[in-house]
Amino acid sequence: MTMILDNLRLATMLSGGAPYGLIDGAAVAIEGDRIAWAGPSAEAPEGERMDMGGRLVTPALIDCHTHVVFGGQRAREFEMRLNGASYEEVAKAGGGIVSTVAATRAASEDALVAQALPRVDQMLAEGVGTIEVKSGYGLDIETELRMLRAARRIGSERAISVVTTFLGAHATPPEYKGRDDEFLAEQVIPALRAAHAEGLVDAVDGFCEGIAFSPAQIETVFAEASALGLPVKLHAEQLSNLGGAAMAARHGALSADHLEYLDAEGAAAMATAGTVAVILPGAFYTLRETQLPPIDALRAAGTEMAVATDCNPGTAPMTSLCLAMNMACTLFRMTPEEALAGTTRIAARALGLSDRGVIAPGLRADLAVWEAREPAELAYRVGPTPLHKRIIGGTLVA
Ligand code: DI6
Ligand code: FE
Repeated sequence: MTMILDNLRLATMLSGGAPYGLIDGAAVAIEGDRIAWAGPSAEAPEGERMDMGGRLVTPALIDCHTHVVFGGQRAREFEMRLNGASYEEVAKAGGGIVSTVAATRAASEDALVAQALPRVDQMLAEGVGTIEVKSGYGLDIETELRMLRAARRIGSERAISVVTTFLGAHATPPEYKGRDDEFLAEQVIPALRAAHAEGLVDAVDGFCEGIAFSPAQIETVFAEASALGLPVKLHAEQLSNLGGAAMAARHGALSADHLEYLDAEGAAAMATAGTVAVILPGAFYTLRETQLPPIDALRAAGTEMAVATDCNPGTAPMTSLCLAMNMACTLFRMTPEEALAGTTRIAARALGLSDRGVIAPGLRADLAVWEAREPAELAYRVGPTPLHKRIIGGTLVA
């Protein structure tokens, strides 16, 4: 049975042709969970037609960098800082990443799922069809596994694909203070092995930063990922330039993320390796960072750029991928077309997925139908852009 979505403004997001791969007066044929055909209505195959009223249709959006599974929230700490408390005072009051680790350790798998779902629902309401979810707030074997199991469950409780990333090397927990290497050897590596054995890991990430782990420390985790046949990615050059992105590129990383302090050499190394630059304007905004990511250097090097929310309780308490696109344009001067490619075609590449991100025959029928006409509308508004419907795996869902 072929379903024909008819009367569309279709942004296929295929590169090399019209901007956004735009086709006016278009139709898409769907068979099962796949796109069978896409093109001008007049040439559409036979099937059951659904008139979409001239609405804009894009690939379902992909949020390729989130920490959407976590316990608690950090609004009180936000307030303390704005009332003049220092970083140390916040930390002494139990704030910071450690407070999220404590709340996550205290939460059952059911509680983690229940707390994440409202955030996920906000993402769905903006046309998202695939999210990446990282561990990294457990920082012990048991809780890292529980976070990943909760992440996987989101994919069965909602019409969404979930890609899981192991981020054991996110921070050193209090019980290992000053003993980073022991933490990596005794908790992170064993947790990675156990999570992989349970089929819970699609990729391996780390936080490479002065306040987190050095490139050499991250490489011990990447060596284990490689032994297990898992792809890697990295939080790199967010607060300083440690050469993390170039190191990740040497390991064939899918992506290096944040990158405010990336230099031209790092951008070139990423382009050569095909490592995607994941731009995260929500964290830049929340931290009131002033160093802009080197968008011009990335463009000049030919490094592909994705855009994501980084949804997390500390540095990016946001769920709106359309707002992330708006910030990427307004704060970083990316174009609306780059921003939309960054949440579709390039976001899929950042996750190593070749079956989605553009509208073409054979790919997954994951589509977003918008109450909009112009592709630039998705990045233009400050806040969510109205969605009409999502089609996920060929099925119409809210
Ligand atoms: N970079 C960040 O900005 C967050 N994690 C990371 O690797 C911080 C996470 C938090 O503060 O909870
Ligand atoms: Fe992150």
